[in-house]
Amino acid sequence: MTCVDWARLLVRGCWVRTVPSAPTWGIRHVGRHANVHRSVVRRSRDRDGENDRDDGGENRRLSLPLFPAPSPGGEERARRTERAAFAAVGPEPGEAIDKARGFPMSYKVAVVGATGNVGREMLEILSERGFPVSEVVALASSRSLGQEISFGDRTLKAKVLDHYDFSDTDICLMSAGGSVSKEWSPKIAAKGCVVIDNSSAWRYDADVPLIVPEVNADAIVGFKKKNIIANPNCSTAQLVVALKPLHDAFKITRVVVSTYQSVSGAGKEAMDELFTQTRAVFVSDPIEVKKFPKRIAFNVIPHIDVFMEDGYTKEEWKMMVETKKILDPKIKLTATCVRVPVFISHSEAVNVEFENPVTAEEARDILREAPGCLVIDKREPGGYATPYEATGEDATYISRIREDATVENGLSFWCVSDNLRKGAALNAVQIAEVLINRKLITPKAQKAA
Ligand code: NAP
Ligand code: 2RA
Repeated sequence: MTCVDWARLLVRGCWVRTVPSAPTWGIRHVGRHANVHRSVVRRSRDRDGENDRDDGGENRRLSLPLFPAPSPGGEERARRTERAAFAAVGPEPGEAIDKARGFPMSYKVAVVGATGNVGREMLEILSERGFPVSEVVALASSRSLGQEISFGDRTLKAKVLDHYDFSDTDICLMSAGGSVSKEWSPKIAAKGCVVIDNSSAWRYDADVPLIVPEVNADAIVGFKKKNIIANPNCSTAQLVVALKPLHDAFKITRVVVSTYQSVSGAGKEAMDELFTQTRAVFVSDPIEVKKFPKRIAFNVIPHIDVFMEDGYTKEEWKMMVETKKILDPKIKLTATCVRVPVFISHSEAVNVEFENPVTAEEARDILREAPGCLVIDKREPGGYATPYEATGEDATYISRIREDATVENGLSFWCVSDNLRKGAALNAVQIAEVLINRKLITPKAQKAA
């Protein structure tokens, strides 16, 4: 069970019930239970009756993954979700997603960084969504040679990136950090394998499209210049999913965003640090600070990534530059990025100014219909989404939608999403699905035949 699996169990509060003797955090990399947590989580939520509560319609899509099989008796729900699916992955209107999936081709896919938080999630999502694979290869550093990683019901053994030949691989999902990507992505791309990269190495390259399928799927055609497609930073991905429908309707001029980012955004060692520091507080052990600049347990840290000359951090700069590249270069954005002691899912408090008048009611109606968005917005205690609900889910949850009376056309809202899924792995797999659905790549095995 990985640190992510444990964290998902912890945040759902069901680990004590389901795991008789909770092991120490240190056993996180033993193996193959990626899917166990999800069924445990779902069972637990159903048992608690969370999915059944009468919510006056606001929560009707809360329990749905973004691309489910239509659920019996929930025709309206299925119709809406299906529409969201079309818009998100980009097949032509009317073309069934399953038909696109049933495309009689399959692709050899390599996941680089497969032993990490994002890589493991990528494997899980490829399997969950029935991505058409002929073979999946798990790659990591030499430290992880032979390590077992789950892919659906199967177990893959990690191979070493340095020794792998990409000549017959179609798609490489890359999540091994910026320096690995800078060195390896061009080499992999030169072998005719399309690289979908999760690091910041290529995001700002004019010849590399930066894609969030719900927002700018059409820009994907630019990948042919370098055979590389970039995935945005997790904090940007969920933000632009929420902003896009509002921008289309009312034209955004300025955004002020404050983030509350979970420790999983900083990798598997960062999750260990929150766990061990929290434990240390309870047993009065000394607190060791390694990964974060200050103690994270029972604390918040207003600093993510390095400081820039103007006083912003690079994480804040990334949100500004990436929103411009994905959504609209005219949008002005200022961010304050804060790390909080939450294991998974980033939250954001967003204030938006528009060119045109907007009401909270109109915004709510638009967001309810928007691909990838799920509105949870009842003006009562608990009538909003928190990282607890977003973890393990695909949607970007939007709550606390209200008019900002201090500016002419202003709106504030709260937005939460699983940073390992929509913020990274899910978005990367959705990009690969756009490539396939739009027939932008052909499997090498088929070309050779
Ligand atoms: P992580 O948990 O620390 O995992 C890093 C992965 O990279 C591990 O599989 C590691 O393999 C592999 N790796 C490191 N050096 C390598 C090398 N020289 N050759 C091959 N593989 C190597 O990090 P993560 O959270 O998954 O993040 C991965 C990337 O995704 C980063 O670029 C990050 O910025 C980006 N990203 C993360 C998030 C997020 O929310 N976490 C969101 C968006 C983007 P070993 O186990 O063998 O060391
Ligand atoms: C973080 N956004 O949360 C970063 C991960 N890429 O640290």
